[in-house]
Amino acid sequence: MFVDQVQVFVKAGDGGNGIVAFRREKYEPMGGPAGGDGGSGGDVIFEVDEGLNTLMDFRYQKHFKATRGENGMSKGMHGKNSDPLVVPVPPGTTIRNADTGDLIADLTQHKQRAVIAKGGRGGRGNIRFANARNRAPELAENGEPGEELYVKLELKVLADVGLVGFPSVGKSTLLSVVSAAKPKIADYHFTTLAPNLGMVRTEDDRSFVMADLPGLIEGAHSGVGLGHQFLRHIERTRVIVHVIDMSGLEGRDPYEDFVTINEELKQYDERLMERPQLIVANKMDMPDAEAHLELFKEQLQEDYPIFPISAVTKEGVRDLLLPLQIS
Ligand SMILES: Nc1nc2c(ncn2[C@@H]2O[C@H](COP(=O)(O)OP(=O)(O)OP(=O)(O)O)[C@@H](O)[C@H]2O)c(=O)[nH]1
Ligand SMILES: [Mg+2]
Repeated sequence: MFVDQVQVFVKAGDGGNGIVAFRREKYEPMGGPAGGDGGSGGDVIFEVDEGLNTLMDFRYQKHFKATRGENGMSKGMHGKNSDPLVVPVPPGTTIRNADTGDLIADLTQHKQRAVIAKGGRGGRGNIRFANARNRAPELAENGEPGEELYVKLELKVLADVGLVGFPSVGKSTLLSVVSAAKPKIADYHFTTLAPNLGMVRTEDDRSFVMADLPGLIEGAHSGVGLGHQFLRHIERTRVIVHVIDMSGLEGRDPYEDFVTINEELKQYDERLMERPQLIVANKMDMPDAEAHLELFKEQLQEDYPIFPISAVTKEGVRDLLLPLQIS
């Protein structure tokens, strides 16, 4: 399953403690202060790794803790600063403070980094507290605690092509025949609960990413059904592929389906109407599909290209992929 939102806990390393120590030298019984400072704790840093394209790994690991700085040492030696903990995230990940909702970082470019939790400063050793009046201070500071917080990671699917349509029109089936993705397919509504991504390889060996989104229904833009939380994925797709069930087996009218879904997209974001849109007339293997398609073509006023296919028999699928190729 493709995970696109996850909450994790991050804790930067605490600073090491400063220490109280005195010089002990053979012929110098009254040695001065010699306690060094603690090292700073490690930051927790998120860094883009373009090889990743999901937040899947965060389902298994939800706690990220950097190590603490070393304590100061005798002879005035500074404790070692701790290395940061670098956590790889896919490009397109936004990170928010889970409590306040404030945006901490929007990571898009390969190797781009952001400090999510700052490591604690090391405490000062007693060497630092010596002055004219107190030559042998018994005082040292503890390290400061590293920052800790819950953060919410969100990844918008960076897909080139987004499949939209009512539930059970065959979106997942289509993705499964054009890519290696293995989405769940079934004859009940809302089989797909979260977006599935597939890499589609074209005949001339290029590739593009297709996203199969959960089914939309009327009212989706205002939160009805599952669609709403996923509509935002469509914002970043280059082409919208609108899948319509031409079989009529569910008792709905294909043209009404088309109008309803486009209205939802428009209500969600007017600009989605400017996105190139292809119509896939699916389930053409069914008996009445041909007649429904003819009627649909008559009803359709807008100038959208229509691709009759059967995702099950794969008829017409090849013709659909040609215009979707990225030049
Ligand atoms: N006859 C026929 N059935 C199809 C075709 N494509 C899909 N189906 C069937 O339609 C049903 C729904 O298919 P899915 O691919 O799960 O539909 P979906 O659009 O992903 O549905 P949701 O995930 O619920 O939104 C399944 O029983 C499929 O076998 C087709 O071209 N012809
Ligand atoms: Mg599905």
